[in-house]
Amino acid sequence: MDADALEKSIRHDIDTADGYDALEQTRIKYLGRKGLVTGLLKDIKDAPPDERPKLGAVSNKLKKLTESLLEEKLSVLRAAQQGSRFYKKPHDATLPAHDGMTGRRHVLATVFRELKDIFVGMGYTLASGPMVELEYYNFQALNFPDEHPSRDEQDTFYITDDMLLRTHTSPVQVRYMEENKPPLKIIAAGRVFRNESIDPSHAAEFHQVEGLYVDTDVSLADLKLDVEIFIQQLFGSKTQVRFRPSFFPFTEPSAEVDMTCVVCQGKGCSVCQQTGWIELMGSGMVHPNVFRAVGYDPEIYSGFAFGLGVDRVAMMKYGIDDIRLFLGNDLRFLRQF
Ligand code: FA5
Repeated sequence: MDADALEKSIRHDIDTADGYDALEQTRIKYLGRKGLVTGLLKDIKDAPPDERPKLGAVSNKLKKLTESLLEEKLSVLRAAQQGSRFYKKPHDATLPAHDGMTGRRHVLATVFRELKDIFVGMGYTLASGPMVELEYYNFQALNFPDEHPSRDEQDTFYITDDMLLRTHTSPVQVRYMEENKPPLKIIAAGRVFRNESIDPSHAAEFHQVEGLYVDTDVSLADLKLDVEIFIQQLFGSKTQVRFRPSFFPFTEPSAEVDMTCVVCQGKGCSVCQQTGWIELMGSGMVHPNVFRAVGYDPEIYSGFAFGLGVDRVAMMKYGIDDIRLFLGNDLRFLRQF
């Protein structure tokens, strides 16, 4: 067989070898003691001296080619066995484990756990409700007048005429009270959605924790105490908190709760819109109409409620200056927590 025919035959046999045994047979056929390529090499010594260099070069080239084709085919067979097209080397169990790509808890989940632990320590239990909500629970039962601006589609993502993505966690209050009798003390956490213009402290998709306490003698002083205890447990006893009179249809009186901005230490920055304060939560005493909607007698029961922005708490806790980072999926950001 001349060199060209031999090369063709080597390529064909290796190519069609469909397992380790077939490949080993092919190796023996060409490179074994009595193999065809080995034979060529042996023949060199019997050739006339002036032909030996050429014959030597051709035989060596065939030997190398056969070896490298066999090696390549072996990798392909191993890869098929391992079920991976990319598998190149045999598995080495002594290599160090790779690190850095393990999953971790999202910073918002970590902050939520911390909030939950504080509230549970203060006697609150957990409740929950749907993100896709009926207009009735999101607005009507919460005493929103029909013409209230936040019912406008500017703020609310409607799904159908009477179904929407909840704009706050307050509907959970109504759902919980419909199912349970006082006394009750609950928190409810979850994602909320608003058709907002986005900036460093406003997202269109963010998270709230709702608190609700209903009993026979709950007062504004109870609300203030719980809110202050909570904020100081979370941020330290020196944190300044202020209650600003506000309006919510479902509470009366109502107050916005602010704390000093930790990003700028109260000096003014883009996060606090240069005010030195950051708004953390809305709060107030449950409106009698909300009690009526769930069948509670407002002459007997009173209660307070609050709704705080989890993303804002996380920003203050870690000095993060842009709310958009939380859901931006940038691993360089997420891996820092
Ligand atoms: C409410 O959503 C009321 N449901 C809160 C409430 C509950 C009041 C119970 C009284 C009784 P407000 O729209 O202010 O209120 O939002 C509450 C908190 O959510 C804010 O204080 C803020 O921390 C956070 N928040 C509001 N809008 C955004 C936004 N676009 N991006 C990030 N956080 C926001």
